[in-house]
Amino acid sequence: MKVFINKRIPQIGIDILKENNLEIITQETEHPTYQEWLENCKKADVLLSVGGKNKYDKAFFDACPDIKAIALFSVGFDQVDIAEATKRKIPIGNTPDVLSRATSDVAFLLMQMVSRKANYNIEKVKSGNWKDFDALEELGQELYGKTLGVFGLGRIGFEMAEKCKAAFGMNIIYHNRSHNEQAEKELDAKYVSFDELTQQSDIISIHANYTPEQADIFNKSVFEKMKKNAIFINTARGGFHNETDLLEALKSGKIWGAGLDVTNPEPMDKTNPLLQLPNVCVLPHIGSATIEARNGMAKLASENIVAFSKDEKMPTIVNPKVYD
Ligand code: 8YV
Repeated sequence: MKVFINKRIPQIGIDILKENNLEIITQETEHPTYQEWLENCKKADVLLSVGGKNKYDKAFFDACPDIKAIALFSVGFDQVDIAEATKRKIPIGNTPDVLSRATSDVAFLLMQMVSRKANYNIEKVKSGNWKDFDALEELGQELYGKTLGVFGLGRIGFEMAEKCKAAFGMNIIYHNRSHNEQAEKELDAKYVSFDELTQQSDIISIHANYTPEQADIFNKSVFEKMKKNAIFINTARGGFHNETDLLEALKSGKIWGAGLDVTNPEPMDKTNPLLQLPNVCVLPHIGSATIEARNGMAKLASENIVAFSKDEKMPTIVNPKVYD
């Protein structure tokens, strides 16, 4: 069975595939064209798909009819048309849990960076503008006892809420497709409507799975309802927020600050006006970028492929219906 891996991954993943006698195809060029990438997909039975840019939709599956399974090197699966894959009985694996800590750490980091205007202050030192003491210059705000609103309280959202409660004694409210009983019991988290979430939160942090129906759900009308001291954190997918509306909300003081690990598009252009604001911090999608998380992701993705090659159920699968 031939496995195409489109970008480098930690060695642990390669070792697992090799130990199981799977043939590996790698991408020869560092920045392949779409066509070069597609040619390799056509040669493979299974994809180990790294990076969120390749779309797996009807057109792709029509172009690569031999693809039998895809193991994503990510927890998110928004690049896959799951209904189409399921219809074709193509199992789609993902990598949950192993990156929950790392990703929630970045949300927690961004929240603190924004609350203390770290980006502005780092820039001030680097550009030689650290001069006289000024007791009123670009002051931050403290997070103690504030309300964290989690949009999408799954594994990553839970980790973020747990940290915020432990470190700052925050109150936790959340909006989700369903109730999270563990969070309600252990963190005293309160389920609220989307409107209540946006109106009551001092910090809003997005941890939901992205679907196209949720595009721009954080837009002008939502930012207008938010508190003036609110900090908006997005470590999930850039599509959740409307960037023009966010910029306007920040510039006009409708909300206090924003921390983004995800943007739309990615990478963000270096001339983006958001990068000029003192109350904004942007990171280049590093949520899962730790040795521990990336090793865990490589292991899970490879184990999904090994299971598939043995006609077994993938251990972490997005569309278990393929086995019905
Ligand atoms: C990955 C991610 O870095 O898991 C996800 O959904 O967004 C990140 O962990 C990225 O998708 C690379 O595959």
